[in-house]
Amino acid sequence: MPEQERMNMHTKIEILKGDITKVTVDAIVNAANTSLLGGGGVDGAIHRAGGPAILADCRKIIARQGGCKTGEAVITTAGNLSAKFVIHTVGPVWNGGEKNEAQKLTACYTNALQLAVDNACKTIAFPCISTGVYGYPFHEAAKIAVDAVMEFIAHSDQMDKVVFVCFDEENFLIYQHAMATKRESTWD
Ligand code: AR6
Repeated sequence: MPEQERMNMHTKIEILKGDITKVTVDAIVNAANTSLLGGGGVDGAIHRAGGPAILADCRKIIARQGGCKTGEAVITTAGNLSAKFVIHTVGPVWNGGEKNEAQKLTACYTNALQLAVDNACKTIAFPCISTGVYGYPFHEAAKIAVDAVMEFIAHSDQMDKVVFVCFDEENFLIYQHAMATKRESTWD
């Protein structure tokens, strides 16, 4: 059977520009750090909007397993956010590309999606993980994000919708291009 006939045609992918804390989905993904204690950027925005219940859950995870390794993901309440859960994943710090950054960034998307499926989430929103403080080049990060999500949904029809939420215009345009390129190469 040709590859495309085996692929899941069900999951919708959307690209939005704006603040991820305002998006209505079952799970919002946070670009956290290994301490899980919060920080700036999207991490700060999610903790501010969701309130102290998120950090309280993070502290329970810290007590249990001592934080979260790069590329891995953990799940907490979403507190006051409209989402049911926040999935915290830790992106790699960009170090020139020779330190397995690509594999680690791919793992962020795959592990977050698997955790969402395991918790019966049907919709999920991702920020552009690692592209802020962690310095990942935008084009490379967008391609990895799109490839990882497309690979996951090709073999799983559990999610209804995956949303990429870009905070800035530049990433928004880069994601649209990455998605269009991926669709062309997948279906041609
Ligand atoms: N909604 C969506 N995207 C956002 C928002 C928002 N409200 N705010 C920022 N972004 P960053 P990283 C975008 O730095 O590079 C934290 O301190 C931002 O424009 O938040 O993975 C953590 O605690 C960028 O495109 O995350 C870690 O220490 C993207 O989110 C460290 O930063 C990621 O930028 C993680 O660095």
